[in-house]
Amino acid sequence: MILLFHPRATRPRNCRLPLAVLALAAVLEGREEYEIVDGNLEEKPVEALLKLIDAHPVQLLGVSTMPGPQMVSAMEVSREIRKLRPHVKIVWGGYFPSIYPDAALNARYVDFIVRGQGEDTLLELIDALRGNRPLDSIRGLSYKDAFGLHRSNAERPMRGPDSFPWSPFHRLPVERYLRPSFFGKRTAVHHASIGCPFNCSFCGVHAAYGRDEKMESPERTVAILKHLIDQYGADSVQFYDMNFFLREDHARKLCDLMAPLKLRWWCEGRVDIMSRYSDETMAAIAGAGCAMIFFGAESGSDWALEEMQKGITTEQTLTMAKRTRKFGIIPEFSFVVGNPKDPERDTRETLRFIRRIKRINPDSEIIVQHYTPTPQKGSMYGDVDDKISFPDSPAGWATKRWMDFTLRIDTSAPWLKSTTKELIDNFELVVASRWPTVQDIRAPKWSRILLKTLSSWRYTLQVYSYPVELQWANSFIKLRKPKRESL
Ligand code: B12
Repeated sequence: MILLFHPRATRPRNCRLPLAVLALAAVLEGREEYEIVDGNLEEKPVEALLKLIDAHPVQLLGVSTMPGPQMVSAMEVSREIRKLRPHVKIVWGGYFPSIYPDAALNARYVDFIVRGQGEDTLLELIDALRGNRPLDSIRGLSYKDAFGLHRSNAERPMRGPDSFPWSPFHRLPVERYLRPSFFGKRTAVHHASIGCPFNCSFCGVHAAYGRDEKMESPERTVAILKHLIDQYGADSVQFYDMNFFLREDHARKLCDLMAPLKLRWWCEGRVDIMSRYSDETMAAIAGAGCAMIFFGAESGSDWALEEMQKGITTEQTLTMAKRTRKFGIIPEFSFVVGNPKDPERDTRETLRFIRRIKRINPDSEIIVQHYTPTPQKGSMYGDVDDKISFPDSPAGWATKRWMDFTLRIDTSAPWLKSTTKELIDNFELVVASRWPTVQDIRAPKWSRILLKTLSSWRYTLQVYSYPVELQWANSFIKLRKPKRESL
């Protein structure tokens, strides 16, 4: 038997379908005996895993691991299983081992790691464990050899979603994952493509997947959504693709097919691509139920965007602020402020730019994060290699200093002066209080009014320093932050 474990990544009330283990389950279905254990639902995942291990001949425990709190849970549970049932081999897959393969393999309780797309690599690993093929023939796999040295096989080229079977939804209590959100009463999640062809210097996606994006066919996306509606009563969906709208003809066809489903939905897009779409396509996107689009605007400075190899301009961001307003879609603009080349200038210009966006489209949701480098294949942008030395084990990544780094709360970046960091954090607090996110559906009306009242003079007069009254108000109004909703 194969066990697929999805460690806890969210509070139970925020949990969503564990797409990574569902994708792996799809290729095991009908071929291998397997079970899924989801730490987001399971109070005691170690006990649940031990029960299965003791009742079945378990060959492999597969653990899905994203950087952040999910990695901490992966570490704790894997460590415990290794201690209690040392005969079970453990493989980690997902963004953490894909970006930090050596740190993951340094853990004594990790035998193998799968980098990038996992379906084929997992099947071949199972084959190898049965003695049917050598480990060094498996693309995308890293492992420890007989001397404990790390071996990393060649990359595995990606396959498109259509070449894999559908997720076996019936293996999970799907209704428990369809949670209320701003978009509906029963919000599902779906990934309608994999990877990303762009090369933004700070992003973990091409570090894990390379520079390729494969799209699911619109027909299959719609068939899966229809299944989630018919079988489980989904009324809304969040698409987790990096670029939901990569090509206009694809977007148009998908939206035309989705319109009759009457879903309200959220997705991620790029301002350069969407600012070129025709008015007809924008109307089709809105007409198909698109309520909100997340855009990585990243900076208010064109020089910083160029430095980050983002491939967009500030003008395109402003265009999308206007166009989304015209078509009744809420834009969510995310910024990574404090570029290592000139953090003070980037911060100054970006804060000014955010104010411009708010003038053009006051409904814009603003996400402010600190510029956080991700190790890339090759050297990192901004000569950061010399300035930051990353932890070399999961335990190192689990410390407060590196958890704050991963969660972009405090990068402790040597290039960021404490006064600049404070300015970014204070500005974020003022903007988030002046316009409390519409995505926090649990926040009572009085709390929004209080935050708006307390912050509006600061925003108008641009007085961001020492926002003690806002810190006080936020200490008891725990407003849920977009993109940090899990915590
Ligand atoms: C959904 C999502 C979330 C969800 C939770 C997902 C989960 N794992 O439960 C939520 C919203 C909670 C979330 C939160 C965060 N996220 Co997030 N998230 C994503 C997102 C949008 C999609 C991931 C996904 O579901 N993909 C679909 C599945 C099918 O693909 P996959 O996960 O890659 O799985 C495949 C392979 O990796 C592999 N694989 C995965 N697991 C396993 C296990 C085994 C055994 C094997 C063999 C293979 C394998 O096979 C799978 C199928 O091919 C990605 C961006 C993206 N579009 O990919 C960011 C992303 C993964 N998140 C990221 C980050 C940073 C975070 C946060 C730290 C953000 C924050 N500041 O708070 C938090 C931390 C969460 C936590 N508690 O640990 C980064 C990670 C890279 C980095 N720089 O560190 C990403 C890449 C976004 C980005 N562009 O920067 N996230």
